[in-house]
Amino acid sequence: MVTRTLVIVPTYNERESLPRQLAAVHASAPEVDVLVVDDGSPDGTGEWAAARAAEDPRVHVLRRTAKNGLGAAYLAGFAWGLERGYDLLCEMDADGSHRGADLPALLARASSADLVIGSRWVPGGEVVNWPRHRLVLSTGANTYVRLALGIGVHDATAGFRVYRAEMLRRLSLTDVESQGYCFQVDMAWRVIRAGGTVVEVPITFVEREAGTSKMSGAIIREALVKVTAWGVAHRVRQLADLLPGRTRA
Ligand SMILES: Nc1nc2c(ncn2[C@@H]2O[C@H](COP(=O)(O)OP(=O)(O)O)[C@@H](O)[C@H]2O)c(=O)[nH]1
Ligand SMILES: [Mg+2]
Repeated sequence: MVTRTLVIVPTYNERESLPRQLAAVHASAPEVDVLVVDDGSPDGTGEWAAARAAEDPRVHVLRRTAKNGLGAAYLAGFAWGLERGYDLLCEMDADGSHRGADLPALLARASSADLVIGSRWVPGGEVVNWPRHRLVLSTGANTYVRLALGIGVHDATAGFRVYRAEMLRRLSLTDVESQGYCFQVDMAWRVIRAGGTVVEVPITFVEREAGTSKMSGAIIREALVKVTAWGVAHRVRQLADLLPGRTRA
């Protein structure tokens, strides 16, 4: 049976980057479909994507009216893809940071994992052109996530991923409220708690050349607060399981 793959690309003001990103995806993986989820970009990204979708049946666009964050855009994209019966659902940025050339390696690993993460922080992984403060933030955040949640994932904030559709269907996604990086950690944590397998494949992450980052202090704070709360709740559950009189499942 043929595996049907959907690459979801969220966009906000990526008019300059998106054409190159879609070309790079299809150059490396010509058989995949792409869904651009645009949040009403004022720079015309949505119009460009709609025109592209009209000429290439592999390209689709979901146009939303307001900038509602990365998490909400991906949830809408997942719902769109699951309704249409895709087997693999990928996350990929529009800004050139996630290389089309790395996509086939991630897709290949999805036959044996529920979630494949394109990782900067495993041997062979690399980051090109990032300023020092972004390197420090990413490595620091990932170390904190590993310790707080007690998980082995080295790049839980990464946004270049492949999910098996069966895994997404098993997770209840209606209560996911996280945006930004926290959304990525939230999703990895849900897969792990559901007993899913997560593998990391090294990638080269390249900082964007055009447009601007949507990263903000609010996004960092959200991740810190929520990851801490999940970590504490997890430890409390572990302790409760150790109490006398509890029967363990
Ligand atoms: N639809 C949508 N896309 C977003 C939103 N915020 C960020 N993105 C997209 O998510 C991807 C990653 O964002 P980016 O600003 O590059 O974050 P950075 O790589 O951490 O600096 C890009 O394709 C953005 O256009 C949002 O609120 N809505
Ligand atoms: Mg980026």
